[in-house]
Amino acid sequence: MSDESAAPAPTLYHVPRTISSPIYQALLELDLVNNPIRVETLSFPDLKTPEHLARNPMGTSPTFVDAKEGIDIWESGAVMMYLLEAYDTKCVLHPDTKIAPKRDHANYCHLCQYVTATVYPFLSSLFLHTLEPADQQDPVYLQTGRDTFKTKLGPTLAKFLGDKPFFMGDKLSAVDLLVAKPLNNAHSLNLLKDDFPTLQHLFCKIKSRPSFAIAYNLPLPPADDDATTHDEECCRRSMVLLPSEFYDGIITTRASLLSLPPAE
Ligand SMILES: N[C@@H](CCC(=O)N[C@@H](CS)C(=O)NCC(=O)O)C(=O)O
Repeated sequence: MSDESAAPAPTLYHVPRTISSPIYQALLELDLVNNPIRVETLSFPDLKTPEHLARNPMGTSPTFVDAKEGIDIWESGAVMMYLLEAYDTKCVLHPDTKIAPKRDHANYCHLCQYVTATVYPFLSSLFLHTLEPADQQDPVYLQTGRDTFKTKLGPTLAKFLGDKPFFMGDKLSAVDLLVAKPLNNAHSLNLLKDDFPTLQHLFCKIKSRPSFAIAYNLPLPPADDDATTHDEECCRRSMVLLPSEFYDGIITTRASLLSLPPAE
C-alpha cells in the first residue's frame, strides 16, 4: 500500500562552500531547514558516486530533489529561484511580483542570473587557478582575469549595488546571498578592498550572519559581530573561509574527472 507521508522530504544536496551554500543560507534565513526541506551534506567524492550521478548527471553541487513532485534539478540559479517561489510565500528574500515595480523584478532576475552564470564561474576558475603549483600557473590568464574583474564585473556589480545597503534596496534578498560566494573569491584575490569597498562591505555583512557560518561550515561569528564597524576584522577572518584542503578537494575531483575511463 502506498503511503504519501512516507515519501522522502524535499532534499537539497549540498557541499559546504560550494554554490549550494547560498541556497542553504537562504533556507536557514527562511527557517525552512527540516521544515519541510531536508539538507543533506555531501563531500566532493560523493558527487561522483552512481547514487548522486543518478540525481545529477553533471556530478555537481547543488542538487534539489522532491521525489513526491517528480522534481530533480541541479542548476544553482534555478534551485534558488524554485525554492523561493515555492516556499518563500511571504516574499522575504525575493520580490513580490504582485506589488514590486517591474524594474525591481527585472533587476532581481538579471542579478541572480548574472551572479550564477557569469560572476561565480569566472571568479571560481580564477581563484582555483591561483592554487595550482606555481609552475603550472598561467600569468597571462591570471592578469587578464584580474583586469577583467576590475574593469567589467566589479564595476557592474558595484553599479547595481550603488549606495544601497543591499542589492535590492534596504532589505536582504537572495541576490546578496548568491553574490557572497563569488565575492569571497574576489576578496581572497585581494580584488575588493581598494577598488570596490561597497562590495567588500556587503560581503562582510553577509558573512557576519550566523546562517553564513552554518551554510559554509565555519565557526559561528561572535555574537557582537558588527560588519559596519569591523570590516577589516570580518574580512581578515574570511581568509579562514577557504582552506587549501578544500580546494585540493576540488582540484583532485576535477583531475579525476579528466581521467575518467571512456564510457562503455
Ligand atoms: N552551473 C552549475 C555549476 C555547479 C558546479 O560546478 N558546482 C561546483 C561547486 S561550486 C561543483 O560541484 N564542482 C565539482 C565538480 O565539478 O566536480 C550551477 O551553477 O549549479
